[in-house]
Amino acid sequence: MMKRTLLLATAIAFGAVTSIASAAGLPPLEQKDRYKVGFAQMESNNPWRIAETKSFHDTAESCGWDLIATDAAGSAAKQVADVDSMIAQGIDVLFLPPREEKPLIPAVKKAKAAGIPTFLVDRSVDPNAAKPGEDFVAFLGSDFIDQGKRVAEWTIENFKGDKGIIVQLEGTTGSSPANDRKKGFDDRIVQDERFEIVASQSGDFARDLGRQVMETLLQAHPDVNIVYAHNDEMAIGAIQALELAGRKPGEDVLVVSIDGTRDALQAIIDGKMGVTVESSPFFGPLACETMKRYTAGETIEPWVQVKDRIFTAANAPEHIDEAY
Ligand code: GYE
Repeated sequence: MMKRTLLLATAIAFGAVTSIASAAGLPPLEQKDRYKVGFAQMESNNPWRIAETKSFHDTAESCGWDLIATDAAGSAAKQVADVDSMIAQGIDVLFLPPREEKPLIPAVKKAKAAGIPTFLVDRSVDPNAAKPGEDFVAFLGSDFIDQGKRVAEWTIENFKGDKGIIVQLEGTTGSSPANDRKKGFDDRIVQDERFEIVASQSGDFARDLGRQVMETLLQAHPDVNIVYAHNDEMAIGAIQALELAGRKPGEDVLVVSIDGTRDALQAIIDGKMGVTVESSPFFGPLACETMKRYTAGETIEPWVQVKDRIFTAANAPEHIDEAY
């Protein structure tokens, strides 16, 4: 009896110690020839997402990945379920673009509890609820606040009128790029009293919703002369709405945006759009390189930052062929 109690007590103590150790540290990833890799894509309704997924597929062979790629079709709940199923399939490593900042946190924690190192790609989670170097290895992606700020600065420098009346089309509500692209732009644009944001509404990063929201906002604010869209797809949708209403994007309305898609570069060349600050979807090679550094025992910086270019009429023609 005595012996059994002692053994149990030792087991509990040992269990407690190991769980403390793994709560603090990240799951390790050994060096080997092939890895079972999960990429849980959030949706595939735009060229950016399609280019990103393709970038993972294109990288798979050279990086030794047996890739399982899913598509959550625009649902954070499905994305959580997709991660669950990847964990059940025994992936070695997870690459996750969390659709929204909060709902994917349980999935990140579950992967860690299952001993799977997770890299967040292109979007991040609420930093108060899950932390790099602790709950996940690192965030790989752009500085969204800076992107918004650069769009504001370009607008301040290039808007010709006396009074800039701005409609903002926001990305997916609760997503890190929507939150931060708004903050970066708003904080900078208010510093110049020529500008006023008269409406700011979500178009969910989607072309057709961007068009519909712009149609509605145009009725309430017919005097709008600047449209800031959080991504190119919504900017293209807004251009369609403006043209349908008899407006002339590029002449009587300045359209500014973020991403660098082929359609946006074409719109810039056609004179319908002013600027798009780059946000690259080509994460495959960076994901491979960061994973390899991790397997070699390197401590990965919490934010593996992607540097973004800027596309205007001055350089759009030379970049359109490499665009997606
Ligand atoms: O700008 C947008 C996409 O998370 C950085 O999501 C990404 C954004 C990108 O749907 O087009």
